Amino acid sequence: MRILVTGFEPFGGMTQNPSSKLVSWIDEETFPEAEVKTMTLPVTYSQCAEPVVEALHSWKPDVVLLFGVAAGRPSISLERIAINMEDAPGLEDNEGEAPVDRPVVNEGPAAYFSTLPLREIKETLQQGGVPAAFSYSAGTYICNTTMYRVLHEASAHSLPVQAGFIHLPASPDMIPDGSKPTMAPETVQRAFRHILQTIIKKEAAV
Ligand code: PCA
Repeated sequence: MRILVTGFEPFGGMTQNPSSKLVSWIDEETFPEAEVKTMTLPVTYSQCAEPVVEALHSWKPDVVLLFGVAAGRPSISLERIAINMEDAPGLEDNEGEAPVDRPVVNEGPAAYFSTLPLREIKETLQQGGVPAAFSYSAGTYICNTTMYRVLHEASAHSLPVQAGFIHLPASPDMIPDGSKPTMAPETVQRAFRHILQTIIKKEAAV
């Protein structure tokens, strides 16, 4: 089973991003149950989804797990829906773009649902003691755009891939004053193992 895992570069004045830290950790680990490939994506509307869209056709992953950070959220956020909207007037991307009311894809459908087994993932995470919750908004910034673009490509080409987005809480070193909830990198790594196991188990049961 081929699993593509992505994280994002830092953005918006942050010096790091726990999702790219997760990707670096994955690169040092071995996962004998699956073929895992990673990417760190740029935080730009123009390029965020391009490497993944390309890989959907060349490497042909069975599963795409897109990770990013949502500072302020207390648990792992399992994003259920991506919407056809880019709207972040106060938050420039890493190329200085800050669109207002712009569609991700012109004439595209209003939204796509995640095709990951999110209910099973949530249960496994919670049973493993990792705070996890469904989220019904991936925002209107780069993470939502990436999720929408990947699901749109899979849908438009009827690709047999399960794909979706998972937001991580901030890491403790991003919030030195403790003003927002955080999650330790070790917990994020444990969460990743749970997510991988859930997907592999579900696939074996089909
Ligand atoms: N989080 C941002 C973009 C990159 C990231 O890690 C978002 O939620 O859109």
